[in-house]
Amino acid sequence: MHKLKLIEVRSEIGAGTRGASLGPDAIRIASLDFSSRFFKRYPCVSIPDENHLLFESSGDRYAKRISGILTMTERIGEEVCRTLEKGEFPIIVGGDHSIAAGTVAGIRMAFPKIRLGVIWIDAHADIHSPYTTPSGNMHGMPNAISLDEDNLESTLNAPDQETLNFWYQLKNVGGICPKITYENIVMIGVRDTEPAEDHLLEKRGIRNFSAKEIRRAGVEKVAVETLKYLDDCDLIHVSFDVDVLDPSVSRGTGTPVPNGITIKEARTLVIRLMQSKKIGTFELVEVNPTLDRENLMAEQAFDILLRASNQLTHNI
Ligand code: HAR
Ligand code: MN
Ligand code: MN
Ligand code: MN
Repeated sequence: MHKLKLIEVRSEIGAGTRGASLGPDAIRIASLDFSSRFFKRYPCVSIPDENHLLFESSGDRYAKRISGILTMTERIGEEVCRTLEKGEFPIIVGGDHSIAAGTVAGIRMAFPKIRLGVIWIDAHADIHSPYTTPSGNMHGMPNAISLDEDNLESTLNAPDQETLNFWYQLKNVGGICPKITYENIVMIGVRDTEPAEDHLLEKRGIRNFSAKEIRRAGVEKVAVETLKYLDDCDLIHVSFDVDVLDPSVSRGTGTPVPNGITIKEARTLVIRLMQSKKIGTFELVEVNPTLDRENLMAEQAFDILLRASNQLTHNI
C-alpha cells in the first residue's frame, strides 16, 4: 500500500506564463471534491523550488533562469533516485514541464545501465535547445536535455558562453549523457511544434501519435502500439502534460493548443499504459489554476492521477 511516493515540485521558472507552481496545491484541493484519501494514503515530499529567481531579471535570454533549472534538476534527480532505490514508485506532480529532465536524470542515476523508454504525452515536443528556442522558456527543452540534443543544424540563436556552460552541466546531471535515445521515445498528442523541432522529429524518426490518429485508431490501440514500440525497454517513464487535452478541458494551463485529446481518451490511455509492468515512473505537469475556472483542470488532473495510481497499486 505504501509503495507509491508522491513528489511535488512547485517549479514555475521554466514556464513563460505565471501560475504553474500552484498546480500541486490546486490538485490537492481538487482531491477534496472526490472525497479521496489519496493525499492521506501515500507519502509525499515537496522539492524546494527556485521561484525566488522570478523576482530577479533573467540574464539568460535563450535559457531563462537556467542556473535555477540546474539546481531543480539535481534536486529532483536525487529524490527520484532515492525513491526508486527504496523500491517505491515515484509519482511526480508539477509544476512546469522542465522538471521532466530531473525525473529522467533520477531514473538514470538509480539505473545507469537499463534501456529506458519515455512516453511523452503532450501538445508539445519540448525538444528545443538554447540554439533553437523561440521563447527561452526551459519547459520547452527537457527532451533535448535528456537526449543530449543541441540541434545545431537548426540554429537560430547565439547563446552566450555562460548559458552554454549551464546547458552542458544540465545535460550531464547524474553523470550520464545522453540519458535516453531517440528510438526509445514515443510522443502522443504532439501538435504544436516549431520548424527546428520538426526537423528533429523527421530526421530522428520519432514516433508521434497525433490526436487525429488517436481518434481514428482508438486510444486502446495507440496504447498497445506505444508499448509494443518500446518493447525493448526495461523501464518506461510516462510524462503527462495536461495541455495534451483539448482546450475545452485544458483552459487551466499555460499553453493550451486546439484539437487535443478528450478527457475520456486521456483516462483510457493512462489506465491502459499503467497496466504495463514496465512503467516505473509517472509525472503530471503544467496545471495552472490562475488561468482556470472553478479549478476544472486540477479536477481532471487529479482524476487522471487517481486512476493511474489505482492501476499501479493493482500491479504492485
Ligand atoms: N515550443 C514553444 C517554446 O519552446 C512552447 C513550448 C512550451 N510549452 C509547454 N511545453 N507547455 O509542453 O517556447
Ligand atoms: Mn510539455
Ligand atoms: Mn505542452
Ligand atoms: Mn507554436
